[in-house]
Amino acid sequence: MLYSVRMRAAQGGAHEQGGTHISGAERLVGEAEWKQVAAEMLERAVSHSKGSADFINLIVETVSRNNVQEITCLPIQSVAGSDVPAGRKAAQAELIKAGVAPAAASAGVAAVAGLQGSMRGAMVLCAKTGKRLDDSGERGIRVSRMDIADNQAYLNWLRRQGYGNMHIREALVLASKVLSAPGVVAELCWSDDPEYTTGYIASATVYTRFTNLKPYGCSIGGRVFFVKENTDLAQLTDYLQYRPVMVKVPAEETNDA
Ligand code: WAQ
Ligand code: MG
Ligand code: MG
Ligand code: MG
Repeated sequence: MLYSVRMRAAQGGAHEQGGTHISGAERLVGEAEWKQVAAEMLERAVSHSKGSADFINLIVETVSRNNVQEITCLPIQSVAGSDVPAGRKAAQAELIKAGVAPAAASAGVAAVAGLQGSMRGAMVLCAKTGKRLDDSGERGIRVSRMDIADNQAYLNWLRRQGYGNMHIREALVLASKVLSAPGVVAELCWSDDPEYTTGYIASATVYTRFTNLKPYGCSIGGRVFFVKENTDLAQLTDYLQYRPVMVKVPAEETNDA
């Protein structure tokens, strides 16, 4: 058995009662790990840079190993930007490269930048028109039931490239699952954590980080999944929320080739 452990935390009451989203997390781990993972999530909910939660929802569910899909993690590249307008312009160019129409790319950036409060999930936008397609409102679609297959190999792989922080570790797993979903063309993300200004664009082939997608101290952040026209949304959200996915690090390139 695997254990899907999911947490969402808010301040000022539950999310569904208008509380502000503080933090969320999702893991898919083995029998030996789930209690520890759950305890770490509770700690995170009460020690977050957005404030301390007064509402925490923690769910633990078993998931059969039979239905698990294995996918490979996207490779990473980083682009240093001079300021936020330059970062957002470069991010839009990356979206266009991934197959998103220019108007849809700018609509996606505007959709995240214009959020009034934190969503706990993502918006789904048409990659051609930029029109929002999901009906999840201020909640958004939350991706879950994914994790890294071999955590130590992952940490080593990241460290060799100079990456180590928790944001990258989690975001790359999420993005790899999202881009493996039927109909998804690209993802746009920057954090709602006020101190974390780096965001990314994920395409089918690469995860590109941009150092400045928002000003330091700003707690407006979110995610957009760009999908092909005529994508079956019910099938997509079912995959993103329920299909258990394990992410493997890419095969090593050897030096003695
Ligand atoms: N499913 C869908 N949307 C989510 C999920 C999820 N599981 N988790 C977070 N979001 C949405 C939600 O709207 C959050 O408010 C927003 O994303 C930001 O979440 O390479 O840390 O966890 O250096 O604050 C990206 C760059 C960091 C990492 C992203 O996002 C890097 C980050 P956060
Ligand atoms: Mg978070
Ligand atoms: Mg997160
Ligand atoms: Mg956050």
